[in-house]
Amino acid sequence: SQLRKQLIDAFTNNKDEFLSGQYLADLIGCSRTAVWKHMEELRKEGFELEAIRKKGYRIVKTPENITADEIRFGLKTKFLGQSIHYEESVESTQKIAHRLAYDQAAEGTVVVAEEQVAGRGRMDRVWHSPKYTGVWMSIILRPNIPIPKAPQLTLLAAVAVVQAIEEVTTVTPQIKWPNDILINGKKVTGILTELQAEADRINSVIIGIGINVNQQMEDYPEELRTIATSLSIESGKRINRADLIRSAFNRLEHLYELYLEKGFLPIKLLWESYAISIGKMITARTLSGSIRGRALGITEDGVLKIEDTEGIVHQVYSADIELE
Ligand code: BTX
Repeated sequence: SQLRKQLIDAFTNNKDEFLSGQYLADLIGCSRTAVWKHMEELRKEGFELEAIRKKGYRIVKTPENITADEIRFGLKTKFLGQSIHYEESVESTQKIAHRLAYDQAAEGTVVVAEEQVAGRGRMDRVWHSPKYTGVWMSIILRPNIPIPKAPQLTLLAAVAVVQAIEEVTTVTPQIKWPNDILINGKKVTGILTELQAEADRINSVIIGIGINVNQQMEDYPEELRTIATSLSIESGKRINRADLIRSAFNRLEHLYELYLEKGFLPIKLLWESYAISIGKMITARTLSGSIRGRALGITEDGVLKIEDTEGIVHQVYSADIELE
C-alpha cells in the first residue's frame, strides 16, 4: 500500500535511527494505531524490528529472501539441489514437486518456497508456513527400493535435518517417531513423505520438509504456541535459511548414498541416537485405535515397536505419538 511505502521510505531516509509512532503518524497522515498495525505487518513479512518505549521503532534487518544462487553458493552435492525451483508463494511445494516428478524431473530436484498458503501435514492437516521465516521445501528422489521401505526415507530425512540444524545452530534437536523434530519438547520441523508408484515400483518419492527458522512466538497462531517453536527462538539468534538448506542438501545426499549402498542399518543407528521416545512410555494413536506401552525401538524397516502393559509387542507403521 501507499502508506506502507511511505513508512519504509521514512526508515530508509533515517537509517539506524528510531522513529516514534507519533512522528510517523504525522509524516504519513494517519493514526498511531495505523502505524502500529503497519509495523506488525512488516514484522510478519520478515522485517526485524526493534521497538522501544518513548523512542519508537527501528528496522534492524530487512527480510531475507532466499535465492537459488545463494543456496548453490557452497553446495557440494552431486545431484541434490542441483536443480532448484524457487517460488515466492505457493499453495504447497508438495503439489509442485508432484507435478515436476510426474514430468520426469531429475532426481534431486527441489522446490523451495518463501510461503505456502495451503501447506499440508500428514492426513491433510494444515502446516503453517508464513512468509520469509521458514524453510518450506520438497525434494524429489527416485530410489530403486520396494514400496514398503519408503517410510525409511522419512527417518533418513529426519536425521539429515537434525544434523543440518546442529551444524547451523549448535542446538541439538530430538526426533519423535516418525517425523517430528523437537527442541525442548516443541516441534521445529515436520516431514511428509509421499510416493508416486506404478504397480509395485516406486517412480518417485517426494519428501516435504518444513523447518521453523526465524519465527517469533507472536508469528504463530494461538493454537500452535504451546506446541511449536523455531530455531531462532531456541538459539536466540537469527538463522540464515540458505545456509540451513545447503547443509540439509549436503547431509541428505550423503545419507541417501550411504543408504543405497549399505541399507537402512547405518541410518537406523544414527536415527536412534537422536530419538526421544525409545525406552519411554508412549501412546500411539493409529487409525485403528490407541496402543499404550513402552517404545522399544524401531525395526530394520523403520517400524516402531511398542510393548504394551501385558507384554505384547506391537509393530506400528503409522501413528501419532504422545510421550508420557
Ligand atoms: P503432521 O501431520 O505430523 O503435523 C501437522 C500438525 O503440526 C498440525 O496439525 C499442527 O498441530 C502442527 N503444526 C502446523 N504447522 C506447524 C508449524 N509450522 N510448526 C509446528 N507445528 C505445526 C508434519 O505433519 C509434516 C509437515 C510437512 C510440511 C512440509 S513444508 C514443505 C512441504 N509442503 C507441504 O505442503 N508440506 C511439506
